[in-house]
Amino acid sequence: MAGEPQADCLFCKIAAGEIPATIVRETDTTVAFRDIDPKAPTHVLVIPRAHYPDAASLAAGDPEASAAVLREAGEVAAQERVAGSGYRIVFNTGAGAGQTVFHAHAHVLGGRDLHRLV
Ligand code: IU
Repeated sequence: MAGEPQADCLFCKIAAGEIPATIVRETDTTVAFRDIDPKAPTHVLVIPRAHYPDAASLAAGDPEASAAVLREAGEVAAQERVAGSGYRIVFNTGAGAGQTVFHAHAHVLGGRDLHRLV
């Protein structure tokens, strides 16, 4: 069923607490944790607990969780104190765009000059 945990999904396991991660925020519907290979001083991933393979399928299948991911991305930026200087929320969608983990996730990037990136 859509949204159900997938046995072979790394981020489902992080959401369930079965694999360790440095969690910075949690809600009933989302988990935010530090990326293991950070591309900026602040690099946090925000995931829905529900399993959807990418941001578009999350938005279509669970609009409330989709909104919660965006809301939490803003909360992470505030908590990490990068909201004032500016930050990026990125959803890589599809292998051709660099998506490597097929559980929807927002990258929250900040703490360095990002203005030359697309
Ligand atoms: P992508 O948008 O699918 O490329 O992003 C996946 C991210 O997940 C990437 O930045 C990895 O460094 C990150 N990550 C992680 O934080 N912990 C893990 O165990 C694995 C990947 I595998």
